[in-house]
Amino acid sequence: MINFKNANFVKSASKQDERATGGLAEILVVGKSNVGKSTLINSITSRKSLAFTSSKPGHTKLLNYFNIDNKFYLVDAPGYGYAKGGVDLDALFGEMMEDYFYDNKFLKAVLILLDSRREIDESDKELIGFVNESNIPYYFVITKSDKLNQSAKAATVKRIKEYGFPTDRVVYTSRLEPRSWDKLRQVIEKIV
Ligand SMILES: Nc1nc2c(ncn2[C@@H]2O[C@H](COP(=O)(O)OP(=O)(O)O)[C@@H](O)[C@H]2O)c(=O)[nH]1
Ligand SMILES: [Mg+2]
Repeated sequence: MINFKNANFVKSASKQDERATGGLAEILVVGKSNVGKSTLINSITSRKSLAFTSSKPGHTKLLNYFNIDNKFYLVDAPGYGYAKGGVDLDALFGEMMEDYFYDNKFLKAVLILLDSRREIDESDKELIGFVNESNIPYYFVITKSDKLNQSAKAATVKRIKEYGFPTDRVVYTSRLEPRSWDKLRQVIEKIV
């Protein structure tokens, strides 16, 4: 059993060879800015402010390593889907992901976060396509699913299907529904 509350921030890294030491499995958390990556890390560990939940888009520009019970690392990726100050942050994000995925023997799974209240856009499709081609197992985490009824849930799955991506690994989460994180914890228990 993994004690998810036994969690701490270890370090930030800009590339794979700066990873946290110890040879633990890594699970990458990736998604658009504001989709709920920090919220996932706080919720899954039941720790209010382990990851900084920022309202500022683009705040996180590095890979942030969180040690979970000395069993695995949750790796919080920078958000994508924005460009600011003349610098194309998405280009930097792409380079970072290519470096991180290349021949990465620690990376065991990717959690791709999608906001249940937004459409899947070009940047999401690009990211999903990239992960899909990497042959690393991945799961869709549909965030902010507070009060989402069955038909709204089905609509999200339909959208994923329309874009030609598999729909058998979908988990719904909500910051307001603590039990919604149990499924994701179970998924992680199996992977690690
Ligand atoms: N209602 C609701 N809001 C959420 C949920 N998850 C995240 N948010 C809000 O969405 C915003 C962005 O969340 P954050 O975790 O910082 O996203 P990040 O940029 O991907 O790290 C914050 O204002 C959160 O409070 C959720 O499940 N339900
Ligand atoms: Mg964040």
